[in-house]
Amino acid sequence: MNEELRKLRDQALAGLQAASDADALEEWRIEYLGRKGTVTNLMRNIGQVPFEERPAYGQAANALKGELTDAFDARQQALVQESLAAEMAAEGVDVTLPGRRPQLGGVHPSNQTLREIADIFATMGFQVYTSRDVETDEYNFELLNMPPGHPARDMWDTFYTTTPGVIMRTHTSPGQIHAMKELGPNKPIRVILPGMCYRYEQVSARAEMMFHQVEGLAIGRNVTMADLKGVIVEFANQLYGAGRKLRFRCSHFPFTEPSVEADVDCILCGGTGCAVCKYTGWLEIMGAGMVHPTVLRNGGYDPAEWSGFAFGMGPERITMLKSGISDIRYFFGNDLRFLEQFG
Ligand code: FA5
Repeated sequence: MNEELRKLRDQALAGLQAASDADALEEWRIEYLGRKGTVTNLMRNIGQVPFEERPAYGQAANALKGELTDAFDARQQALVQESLAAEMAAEGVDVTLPGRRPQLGGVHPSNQTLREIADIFATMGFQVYTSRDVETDEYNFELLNMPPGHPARDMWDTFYTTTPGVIMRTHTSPGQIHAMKELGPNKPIRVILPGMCYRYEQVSARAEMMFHQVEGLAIGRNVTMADLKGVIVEFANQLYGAGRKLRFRCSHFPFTEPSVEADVDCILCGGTGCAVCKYTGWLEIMGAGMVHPTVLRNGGYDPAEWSGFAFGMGPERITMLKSGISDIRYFFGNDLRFLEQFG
């Protein structure tokens, strides 16, 4: 390389190092490598070089062009990296920090139990039927054999709305009438009715103002109390484990006759007595009974031909028993420390 080219090379490389941003870099490129740039012109001027020096000159000029082009690319890369680093430093981004795991929601413990209950009853041919949360007095009470003024209405402390006759349902039992009217008459029915209920209750560790119930209703031509018992035993065995003992206690609901309360032997102590079963050896799991003839008639069924059983249980209370939860208020307290334990 002759002296002139060497000088040009040193001058170009120094200029490249000094170019500190994209504009300066582009100026440098035009000055040296552009169409009319100094290095491009070297080849054009080859005619002025003595004939015998031309091959060496041509080679040297080409090599210089290649070297400067590579140097330009490298400088451009370095500037991009520098500006990225500066940007990250200014914004305080540390790309080496570990990523943050996205928070995924889980199924609420009440819904987990509702799904489990629905799965169990599905094995016995029960389909899910849902009905409304906002009900009429007629469906919540009257058609269930509790006319206005009936003392049994006091069993359910009610939230009334400002619209006369419209209330928040106090239990899922009005769904029985909806199901009969929609699926009947003169057809057998086997449904469960899960849903939220509302009661003007004194809230305590065992009682909420808002809680779920799962109602069950089976209607057929020869349905008896033995069928009710069989279904409840099968349910208890699937839910709490095989070999459960079941007992019926006399009870009263205006919409069933006879009415019972069903207990299973305590899942914790096996019936010997503990704090959970209050030393009785038994746990109440649901209210139940044979559908009252008046209710069958109100649903469009002739009680001389059709009979049925119904039951109603509380999934929160079931979950409390299964998971050892001491206070029902945790369910709707929205405390993640509680909810996260149910994955
Ligand atoms: C009823 O509501 C009847 N409708 C059940 C029924 C249906 C009987 C069909 C016969 C035939 P009861 O008020 O006992 O019954 O409530 C049923 C279940 O709901 C209770 O066993 C309990 O598990 C749950 N439950 C009742 N009140 C509350 C409350 N305040 N908080 C949480 N769970 C409750």
